[in-house]
Amino acid sequence: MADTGVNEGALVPTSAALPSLPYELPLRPVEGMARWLGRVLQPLAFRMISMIEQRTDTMSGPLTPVDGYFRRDRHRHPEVDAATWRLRITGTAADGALTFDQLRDLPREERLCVMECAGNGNHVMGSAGLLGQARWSGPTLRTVLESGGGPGPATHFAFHGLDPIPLVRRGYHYGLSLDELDRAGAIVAVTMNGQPLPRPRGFPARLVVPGIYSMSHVKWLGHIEGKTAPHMGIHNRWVFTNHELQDGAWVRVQARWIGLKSMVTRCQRSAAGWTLTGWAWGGGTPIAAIEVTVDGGRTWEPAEFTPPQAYFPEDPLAAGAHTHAWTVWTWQWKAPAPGDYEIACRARDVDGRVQDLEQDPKVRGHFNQTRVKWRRVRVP
Ligand SMILES: Nc1nc2c(c(=O)[nH]1)N[C@H]1C(S)=C(S)[C@@H](COP(=O)(O)O)O[C@H]1N2
Ligand SMILES: [Mo]
Repeated sequence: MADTGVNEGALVPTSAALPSLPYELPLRPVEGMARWLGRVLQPLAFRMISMIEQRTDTMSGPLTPVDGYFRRDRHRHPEVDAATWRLRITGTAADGALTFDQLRDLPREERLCVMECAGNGNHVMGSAGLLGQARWSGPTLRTVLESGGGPGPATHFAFHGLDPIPLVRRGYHYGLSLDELDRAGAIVAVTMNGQPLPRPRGFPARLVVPGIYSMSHVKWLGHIEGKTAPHMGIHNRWVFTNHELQDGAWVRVQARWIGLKSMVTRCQRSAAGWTLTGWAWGGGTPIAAIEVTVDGGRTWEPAEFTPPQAYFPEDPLAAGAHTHAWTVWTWQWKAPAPGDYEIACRARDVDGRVQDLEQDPKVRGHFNQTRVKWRRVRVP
């Protein structure tokens, strides 16, 4: 699965006429830690809380390489021996356990999907590198459940990771309803971009829930627990929640489906000036248009884009495998004069919805901040 080079055609890495121009311009966030700490200190601060953003040089095209993929966890990566590992399943029609070989022998499906931390790109971070897109494969959760006689009485599931959390002594866990898992087309992934899962990505198996924020994509999966009521562990109940104004009262709401979003990821030199590249995703419906502004929002111009199903001509994706994949876009910035610019992009979907310019005043919290992400760029 090679990079399809969707963006490469427009790029001219060297130009005899403009020998002193850099090949790529940094896009500086306008708020949050990324702005206040700067490009050297911010990654160090983020690393202290086990948060590693995707590198800029991996931020083009439809596929994030395994090396460079963002990371967000609680520091400790369990070392799992696949020979003795078992995937325990309880609370379903019949309790049971699968070995790694049994799991790998089940029929697999593939998903190309955005994996995005619910807090990605919020006002505290400023930057927006906690997302990636890979081709994952594994049996669907349904297939796994059916291999043991079906969900039985379970209407909700908790997914338990094997990572020990100091003090709490329990692995990471997150829960979703069976209805949400079915609608997302959740899989128990055993490969990432055609390889066995690397240890930081959850070897030997992780849950992948296309369209739902990645706090639910439990790594080092050890136990699927069927329940007859929503799982209300700490991450569901407290950690990944916003407050929303509903009927005059602020209520706590769990992060779930990824909202309609886009971002400018790179600004690279081209023959005629600069090529802006980025992604648009979320909302669960295909992207209809992406608009770019380089004058602080006074004017917006349409970008060119490639829909996900066109990404891999030699190794096409099955229908339904890319419902929650990002769309790659480019826009040619023709010879702007030297100076400072405020740039951004905005996504529209086929149902006519448009990405918000401002934070919704009825939502408070760090998660699912969909509003347009401004960047400053200094053109030499
Ligand atoms: N077992 C386990 N799974 C986990 C986590 C964790 O700490 N432990 N973190 C979650 C969160 S908050 C995110 S954003 C994603 C990040 O996935 P990645 O580290 O593979 O990029 O994993 C999720 N799955
Ligand atoms: Mo996250």
